[in-house]
Amino acid sequence: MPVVAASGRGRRKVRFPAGNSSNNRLQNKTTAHNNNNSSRLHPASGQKHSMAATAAQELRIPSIFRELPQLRDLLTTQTSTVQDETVEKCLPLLRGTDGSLRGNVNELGLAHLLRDYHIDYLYDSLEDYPETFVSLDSSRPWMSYWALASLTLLGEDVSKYRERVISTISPMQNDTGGFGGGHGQMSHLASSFPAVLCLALVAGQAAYKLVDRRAMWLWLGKLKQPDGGFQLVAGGEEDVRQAWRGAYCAIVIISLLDLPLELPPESEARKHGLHTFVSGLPEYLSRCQTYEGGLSGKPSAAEAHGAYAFCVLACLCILGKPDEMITRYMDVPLLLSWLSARQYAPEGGYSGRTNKLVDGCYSHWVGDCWPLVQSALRGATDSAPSVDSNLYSREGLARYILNCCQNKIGGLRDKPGKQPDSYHTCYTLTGLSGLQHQHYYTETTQSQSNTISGGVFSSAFCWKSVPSIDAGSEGRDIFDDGDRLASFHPLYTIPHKNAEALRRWCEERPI
Ligand code: FPP
Ligand code: K
Ligand code: ZN
Repeated sequence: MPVVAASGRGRRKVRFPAGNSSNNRLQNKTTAHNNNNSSRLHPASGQKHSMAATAAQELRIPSIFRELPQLRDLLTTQTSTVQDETVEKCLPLLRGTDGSLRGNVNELGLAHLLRDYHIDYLYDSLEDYPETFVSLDSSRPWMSYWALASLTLLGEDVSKYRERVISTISPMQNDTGGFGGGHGQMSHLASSFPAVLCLALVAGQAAYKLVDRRAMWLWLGKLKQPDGGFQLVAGGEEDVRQAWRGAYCAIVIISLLDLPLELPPESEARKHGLHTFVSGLPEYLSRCQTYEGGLSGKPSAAEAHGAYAFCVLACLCILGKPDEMITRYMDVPLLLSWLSARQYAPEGGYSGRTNKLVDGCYSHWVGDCWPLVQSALRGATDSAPSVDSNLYSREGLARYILNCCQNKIGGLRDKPGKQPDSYHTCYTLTGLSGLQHQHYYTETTQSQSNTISGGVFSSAFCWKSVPSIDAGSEGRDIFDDGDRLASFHPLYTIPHKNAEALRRWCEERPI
């Protein structure tokens, strides 16, 4: 995505919300970390550490993450050249010897999470932008979502942004339903989706009641297509390359806001024999699987890509139980083959498609497909699967995110050499949280209060997670306690409790 949230080159002057001074917060956080983990070095402490000079072997880094691959194709192409350049940039970071890490690594050679710097970066990303950022004007709900979601993962309470989110998002809602990307812009699914997630993140009645749910339902009725998919904009030219994300965004909105499943009477799709928003949808998603086993952006064509994969699989899992939906509508062995091929060594990160480079954002788009596919294979369980049953290298991705994607003054990036932005910060952290939790699907809803029904989407509210801890061959988990993030609902990419609270509030107010 062509998004650069805030320059990673230098720290801007940050204005924090009243009563939340940056200095106090940073000091308190640093003290808390030091108390919790006296061996942990905060890079801001100014302490010099000799670790940078320590050999990778001493840091107990498996050779697969510090050496070139053993099998190499000798044909040189543009693809192999940029691949080699990427590996060369990653290796010193993976070995823990790169000066930019400032020796801030644990005994297994994993860099510590630069929590305070990322928090500062994200608060900054919610402030003013210079005029050169004007192209971001249509991504305002996204900018808010990426920052609020990231801050939530990092343990910050974002409910303090409720009033600001309400005043930012309100003018973007159109009377005819849905949200545009900025003031006076047409409603778009790709802006209504982050707008609803922002309201869920800040939570509370004042935020929830902002959405005109009846108008939203009528508007979504105009987007439903005869082929089962969804357009992104009503009456606009269909950008077929993006039809896939329309389906995910629409189903997230419908299930979180408890909108009627029936299509509005005036919906065009009714003339083609469809009656509900779900009609023809799983079959439509099924047709997006390609010969490689991955998912493409539209049926029977185009290239399989990681971002499509998450949207399609998460959409199927909102529509029903993973072991029924994924198994019925996907060729699972082929999907497993393509997903597995996305993770590279020595980098440890994922690429989005065949013969392309690793990129931190696929830690979510590809990485967070795994809990869904694994749950499809296991079926419902009452307890979390063990970490060693994971079908991907948790350690490899952790090393890529923490060692290669962190900007030393805050924010996370696609790969070494790139500037951080709030999109990559959000999706690397979402992927990291995915690694730090074992997600599983149960037959009972997670809800504490038991007042949530979920309706036809009840299975979407039956996901649970526990922190993943692996004693492993090293006798300890790869993550230090201070480097752990909050858990997100694996389908909605906000905390479970935020998804449930919004759904429950809407169930209590049928439209
Ligand atoms: C390729 O970019 C990127 C895409 C084909 C899709 C981007 C879409 C998203 C990230 C998801 C949006 C999701 C929602 C829910 C709205 P590239 O060619 O720069 O990257 P590559 O080389 O890694 O393929
Ligand atoms: K990319
Ligand atoms: Zn990316």
